Amino acid sequence: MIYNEEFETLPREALEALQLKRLQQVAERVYHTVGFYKKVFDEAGVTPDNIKRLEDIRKLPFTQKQDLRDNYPFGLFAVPMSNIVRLHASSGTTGKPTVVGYTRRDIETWSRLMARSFVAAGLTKNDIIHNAYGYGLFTGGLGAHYGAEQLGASVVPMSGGSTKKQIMILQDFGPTAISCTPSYALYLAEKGEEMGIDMKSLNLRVGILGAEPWSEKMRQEIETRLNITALDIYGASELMGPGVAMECAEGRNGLHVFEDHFIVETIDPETEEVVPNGEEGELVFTTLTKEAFPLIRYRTGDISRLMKEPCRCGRTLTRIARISGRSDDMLIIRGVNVYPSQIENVLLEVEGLEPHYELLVEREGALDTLEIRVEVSESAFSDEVRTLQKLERRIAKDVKDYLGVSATVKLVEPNSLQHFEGKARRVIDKRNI
Ligand code: DLL
Repeated sequence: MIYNEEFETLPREALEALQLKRLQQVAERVYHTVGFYKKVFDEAGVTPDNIKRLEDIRKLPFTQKQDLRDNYPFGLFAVPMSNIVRLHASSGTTGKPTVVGYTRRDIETWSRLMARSFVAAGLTKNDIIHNAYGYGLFTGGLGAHYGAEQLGASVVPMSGGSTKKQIMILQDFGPTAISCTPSYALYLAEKGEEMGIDMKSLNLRVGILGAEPWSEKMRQEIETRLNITALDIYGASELMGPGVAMECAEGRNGLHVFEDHFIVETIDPETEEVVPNGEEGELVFTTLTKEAFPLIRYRTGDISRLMKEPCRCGRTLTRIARISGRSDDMLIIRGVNVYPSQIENVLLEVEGLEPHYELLVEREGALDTLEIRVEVSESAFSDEVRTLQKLERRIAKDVKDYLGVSATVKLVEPNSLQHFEGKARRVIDKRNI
């Protein structure tokens, strides 16, 4: 099933003509409305008129997360604040989040792209969607919510947490679809089973799962334990939120990028050269229709490859393969994006700590756990156990308060962690996703 038959099945030539026209428009607009783009275009010696063919996008400079941070909070917006109707935010590389804004039309576009995603998953207005993506600054909750309403489906705005209540609602309301992170889908299955509930016999038929990396192995486990079809959805708040790319129920192999709204490229993260078609690289997106927060050649940090072969669903849109990793050190822990540098910033605020730490990430059942091991100074270490425990709790609370992620903190003796002369390897990720 296809939500927007016309635009999702455009012949390649027509699609590329549309992309070129929109690219020219967005380049023109950012050059004249966003100081940052004027500056970086000028530095690269390129003007919007230089975009004559689609390939000319390569003349344009990349945008990085750091640029968003440097222009925190609203410096990259291309419209006045009075035209912004919504703000969201996600994790930045250091203390501050990256902030994104939407005009009314942006929200409409996003809702339609989310509706496309649900339809690609085989949903219609007759479905009940249990939306367990978090509502709030995170784009998952409201993004999926508006998309479900746009489709005309019935949406249950669950948000995250309160797992027992979620299970009760899954039993009582009989939703046919669930949207949440893949690890939360597994966690629901686990909890339900523990409660003695037959999670296979719920009314659920489809899962629209994303916001964190997962694998075919996880897909199989989710599908078996919940008796559903589990499909992958991709997005990032900077680009819009969920609904940038969606796996279709027919193909179940790669996620269609909604290319009438985004241009996708894959680059070598080291050289920044575009990689040959079909090879793995970092995903780079240019937004073609966003009004409030257009982004030119945004480096997502996500590793994937482009799949240009036709898909049996009939969409002519390029697919991206399941995200296979990151080009930077960003972690996603229980759906929360975290950079080691952010944890370091929290640690640096605490007196008596040494700048040596280690992050141990594991998965127990379906849940991610984070242990922060940090060295304390000689004098702090000789304190009473109770004092140390109090400090551990305080750091854990700070991490939770600032970054939204739960961690256990273990203070260790000076010089007991590995010290590095070159690039420190601070993260030990033992999750076998
Ligand atoms: O995670 C938006 C979203 C919400 C997508 C709900 C899908 C469903 P951020 O919080 O800004 O936005 O995080 C974006 O999450 O750069 C990827 O690293 C990761 N990510 C998102 N979807 C997937 C996926 C939302 N399907 C970052 N597979 C991205 C792997 C994903 N990683």
